[in-house]
Amino acid sequence: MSRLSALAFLFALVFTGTAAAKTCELEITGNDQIQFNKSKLTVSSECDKVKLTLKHVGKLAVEQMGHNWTLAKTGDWRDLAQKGQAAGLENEYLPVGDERILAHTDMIGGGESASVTFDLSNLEKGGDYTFFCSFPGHWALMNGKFVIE
Ligand code: CU1
Repeated sequence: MSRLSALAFLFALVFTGTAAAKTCELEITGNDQIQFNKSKLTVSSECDKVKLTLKHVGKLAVEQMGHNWTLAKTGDWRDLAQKGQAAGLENEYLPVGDERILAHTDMIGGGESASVTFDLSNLEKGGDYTFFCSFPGHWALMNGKFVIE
C-alpha cells in the first residue's frame, strides 16, 4: 500500500468510527428538597453511549445535601444504597468496587454539576434498571426508572 492510500484508509477508519459511535445525552436535576426533577429517563437502544449530566440546583453543601446519580439493576439498587451509607462521602456513599454499580456520577453540592458517560452495549434493551442518589437517606425519595427502548 502506498503512503497516500494508507493515509486515506486511516481517514476512512476514523470517519467511520466517528459516524458509528452515537452518544446520547440525558439531563436531570436535584434540589435542596431531596428531589430529582424526573422519575423516569428513557434512552434509545440505538445509542452506543449515554452521557448523563446531573445538575444540583440547590444551595446546600455536599456534606449536607449531596446528590449523585447512580445506575443499577432494579433488583440490586436498594442493597447498594444501604451498603453505601457506610462507605462515606469520600466513596460517594457507594460500596467500593461493587460491580453491580453500572454507572455513577460524583457526589455534588448546590450549584455544581457532574457527568458520567457509559456504554449502553453492556445493558439490555427492555431491562429493568433504576437510578438513585446514594446519599444517606436520599435513595428512598430520589429514585426512578431507567428505560432502554
Ligand atoms: Cu441526594
